[in-house]
Amino acid sequence: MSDSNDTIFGKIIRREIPADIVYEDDLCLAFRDVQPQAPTHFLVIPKKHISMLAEATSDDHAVLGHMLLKAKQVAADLGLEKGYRVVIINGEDGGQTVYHLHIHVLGGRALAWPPG
Ligand code: DGP
Repeated sequence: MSDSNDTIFGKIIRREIPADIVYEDDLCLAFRDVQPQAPTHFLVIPKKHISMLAEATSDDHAVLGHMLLKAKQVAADLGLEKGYRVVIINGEDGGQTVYHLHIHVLGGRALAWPPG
């Protein structure tokens, strides 16, 4: 796995491909998932390339906390007052397909548990 940010999410950060961006600051970006699994489904990603949660280090302490707080802020901004689910998919068995860390936020309908 490359340390470079040559993933589809790196291209979104660099505005090389379009995305429906719902929040941005110096540390993170949030945009709607192109394959939504719920009426509202967005992703929060760090601007720094971290390939997956398992690769995060203590240097990433602040950005990880920041992303979680922004996930809740954007969820509120998008009207998910009845609740939502926050998911991080890590690695092959988790089902990760894009190797740039991302937090999924899903809401707008009642979600089942457990996942598949
Ligand atoms: P996963 O790595 O399994 O957490 O899934 C990556 C998610 O990213 C998946 O829900 C679909 C989404 N996705 C993949 N490519 C794009 C893209 O080009 N644009 C957007 N907005 N979302 C994407």
